[in-house]
Amino acid sequence: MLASFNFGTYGRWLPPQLSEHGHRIDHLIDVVHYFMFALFVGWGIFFLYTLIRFRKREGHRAIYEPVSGKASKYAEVAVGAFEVFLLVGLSMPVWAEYKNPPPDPTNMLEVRVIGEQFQWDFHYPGPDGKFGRTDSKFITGTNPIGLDEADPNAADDIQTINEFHIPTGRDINVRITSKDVIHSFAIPTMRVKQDAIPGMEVPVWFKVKEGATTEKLKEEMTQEYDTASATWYKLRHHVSCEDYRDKSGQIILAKGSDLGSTHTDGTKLIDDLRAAGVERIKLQPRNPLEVICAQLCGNSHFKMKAQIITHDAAGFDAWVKERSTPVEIDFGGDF
Ligand SMILES: [Cu+2]
Repeated sequence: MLASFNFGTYGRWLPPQLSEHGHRIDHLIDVVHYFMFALFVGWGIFFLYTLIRFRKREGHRAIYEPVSGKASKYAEVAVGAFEVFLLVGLSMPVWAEYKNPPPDPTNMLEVRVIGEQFQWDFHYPGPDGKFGRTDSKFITGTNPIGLDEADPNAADDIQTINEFHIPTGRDINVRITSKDVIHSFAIPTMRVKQDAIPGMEVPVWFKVKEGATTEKLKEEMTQEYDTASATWYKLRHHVSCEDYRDKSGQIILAKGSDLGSTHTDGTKLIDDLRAAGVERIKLQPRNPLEVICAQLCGNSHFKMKAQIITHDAAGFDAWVKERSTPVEIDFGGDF
C-alpha cells in the first residue's frame, strides 16, 4: 500500500486526516467557514454602507425609530434558515451515523476507554471478545479499570495505560466513560471527539484508513533538519534515523535513540553535532498519533495524552496474542 497521508502539510490548515469518515467532518467545517466568510463580508459591507449613509451632515437629523423596510427581516430569516439547514441537513446526519452502531458489527473491535485525572485507560476484551467484569473495589495502580480477576471472561482481557493499540481498516467502537470528572476523548487526526462522562458509557465508532500504520506514518514523516538552525524545542520529540559520529569516529547520536529521553542536554547535542561537522540530521517523530483530552479537567490536563499505535490486521492480532497470554514465570524450583 503506497497511499500517502500528506503529513507534509500538517498544521497549515487542518491536521492530516486518517479516518474513513473524517472527510465529511472536514467538509462540514469548510461549509461553515464559507458561510461565516459570506456573512462577514455581507455584514461588513452593510456596516460600511450605514456609516456613510447615516453620517452626520448639514440639514440631516437623527430620528430614533425602528426600520420600516422588510429587507432586514428577510436577511435575518435567510440566515436563520441556512443555520437550520447546516444543523439538520448537514451536521446531524454525519453525527447520527457515528453515534449509531456500525453497519457491520461482526468484524468490529470494541474497546472500553476510561478517562481519569490524568490518563487514559483502555480495556480490550481479548481473543474471546468478552469483557470481564469490572468493579471499583478492585481498582489499584496496576489495575486502573478495576478488572475482576476472578471472572473467567477477564482471563484474556488486556489493560493498557496511555497506549491505544488499534487495527487499520476495521471498525473500532470505543465505549467512553470517566472515573472522576468530565474529560473529552479526542483524536484530531481521526476527527473523533466525545465527552467522557462519569456514570455513562457513550459509544462512538470510527475506522482508520487502510495502510495508515504507525510505522508507515513515521516513515512518511521522516525529515532532514539543518543542525545550523535546529533548536532543541523543535527536535526533542524525534528519534534518530541514522548514526552520527564525531571526527574520531565516536557516536554522538545513535540510530534509534529517542532525543527527548536519551539526551538530557539537547542544546549540547546540537552543538556537538555542529562541531563534528554534521550539517543535516535525519529524524522521525517519536509519536505521530495521540489521543488527547479536549476538556479542561484539572491542573495536569495538558499531560493527559495517550499514544496511538496503529497496526495492520496481522500486527494487531499479534499484539493481542502477545498481551492476552498470561506470563509464566519460571522460578527455577518447586513452590
Ligand atoms: Cu481530561
